[in-house]
Amino acid sequence: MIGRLPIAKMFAATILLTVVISAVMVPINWDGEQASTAAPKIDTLLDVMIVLSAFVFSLVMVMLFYALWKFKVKPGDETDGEPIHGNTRLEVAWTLIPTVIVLFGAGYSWAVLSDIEKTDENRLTVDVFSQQFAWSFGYPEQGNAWSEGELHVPVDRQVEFKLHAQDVLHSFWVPEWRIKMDNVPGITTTAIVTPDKVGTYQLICTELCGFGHATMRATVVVEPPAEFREWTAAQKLTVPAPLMESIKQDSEVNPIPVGSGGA
Ligand SMILES: [Cu+2]
Repeated sequence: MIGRLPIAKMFAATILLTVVISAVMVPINWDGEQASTAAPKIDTLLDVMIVLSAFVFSLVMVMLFYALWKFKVKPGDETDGEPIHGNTRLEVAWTLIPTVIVLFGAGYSWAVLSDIEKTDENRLTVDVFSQQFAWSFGYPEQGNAWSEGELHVPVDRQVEFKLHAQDVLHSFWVPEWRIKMDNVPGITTTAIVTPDKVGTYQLICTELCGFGHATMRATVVVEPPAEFREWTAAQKLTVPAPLMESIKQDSEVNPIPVGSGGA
C-alpha cells in the first residue's frame, strides 16, 4: 500500500527550486539593449514566462525524483505493481493547473501585443522591400525617397513598416526593437515600432531565404527628427516604378488590430 504523499514538503521543494532557477535565469540579459518602447514590455513578458516555466519544470522534477527514490523496487521483490484505477483529485489537479497557466500566458501575451501594436495618429510610414539578398526602403511621405541597404528613422516617433517581399519569404528583425515580422510575397504585412534610443543597429533577415541569407542585413540609423529630415531630403533616388507596381497587387493580411483605435 502506498502511503500518503508528503504534499506540503513536495510543494515547498517545488517553490524552492522555482526560486533558485528564476534567480539564475531572470537576471540574464537575453535580448541585449532595449531601444524601442516595446522592448521593456516584451522583456517583462519573457521574465514572467521564465518563472512560470521554472515552476512547471520544478514540479515535474520534484515528483519524478521523489518517485524514483520512494518507489524504487526492493532487491528480491518480484511482485506486480499495485492495480491503480485512476485518481480523480490528481487528474483534476493536473488538468486545472496547466489550463490556468496556459490561459494566463495567452491573456497576458494578448494584452502586451495589443498594447505594443496600438497605432499613433502621427506615425511615419516606411516601405520595406526585401529580395535575395538585400533590403531597400521607401519613404512615401518624403516623395517616395529610396534608400538601398540603409534604413533611417526618427527617434521617439512611431513607425509603421509596410513589409514587402519581391521573391521568397524574408523576415524583418531588429533585435534591439524586439519586433520581428515576416515579409511575404503577394501580401503586405505590418510592423509597428517606436524607436526610443538614438543609435546604429542592424536589420537582420531572420527567415532562411537562400544561399546569401546570412549576409542579408542592413544598417539601421535612429536619429533626431531634424537629422532624419536632412537625410531623407538628401536621398535623390525614388522608389523604382516596377517596384511600386509590384506591391500594388499586394493584399493586406494583418490590418490594424480590432479595437486599437487606429485608422
Ligand atoms: Cu533571409
